[in-house]
Amino acid sequence: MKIDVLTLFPAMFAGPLDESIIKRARESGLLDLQIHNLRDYAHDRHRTVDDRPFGGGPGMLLKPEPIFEAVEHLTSGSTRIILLSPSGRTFTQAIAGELAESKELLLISGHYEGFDERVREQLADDELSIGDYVLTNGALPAMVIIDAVTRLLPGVLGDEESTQEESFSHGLLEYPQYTRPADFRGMKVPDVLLSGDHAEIARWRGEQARLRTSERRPDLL
Ligand code: JF5
Repeated sequence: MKIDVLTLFPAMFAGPLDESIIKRARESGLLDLQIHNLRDYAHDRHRTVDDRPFGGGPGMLLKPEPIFEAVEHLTSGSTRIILLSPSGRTFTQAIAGELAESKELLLISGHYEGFDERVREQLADDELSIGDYVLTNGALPAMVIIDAVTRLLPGVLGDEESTQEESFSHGLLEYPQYTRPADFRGMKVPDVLLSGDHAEIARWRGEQARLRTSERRPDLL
């Protein structure tokens, strides 16, 4: 998969995507990730990318021309163009699964008070939020989406890592888990997990997952 990112803060992307599973996906060629500076698509001497909203009001908007030019330069007909902002629909594991089927994504990171509406109307296929809070810009949301999508690409996770995927697909929170020692500073692992009774262990885990989900995330039940 090819993912291009358009951002005013390209330096934020150095680090998080150069580690672990994403690093391996990039090195193996399963993910071709390129970060582009929106300012490179401005034309004036000051490389202006923002302006004041018509009709007044606080803050600045990203002006349309640099974004249109960048999109024209970076996309083919098959690129899925996604804006990141708090006004988008909320990103979920199901959306990650859909995006993972794309050949090419362009993630456009918002900033200030957001985008000129013509960017939404004419360029964007989708607008995504990663949750109901406000960030300084869309770089972290872009990285969150890249991470969630990349780990779903065929061949990116090893066998060990892939089995984890199945356990979350129950739609419940994970049951409590323990490793050695069986007694750590007096805190004991539940007896059932040491019993060797696999049917009873499965029953306990299901019960714990349901209890934990109803306590913390009743919306999932
Ligand atoms: C942004 C205008 C983009 O704050 C966010 C965000 C929160 N959840 N998902 C995205 O993006 C930065 C701020 C203001 C556009």
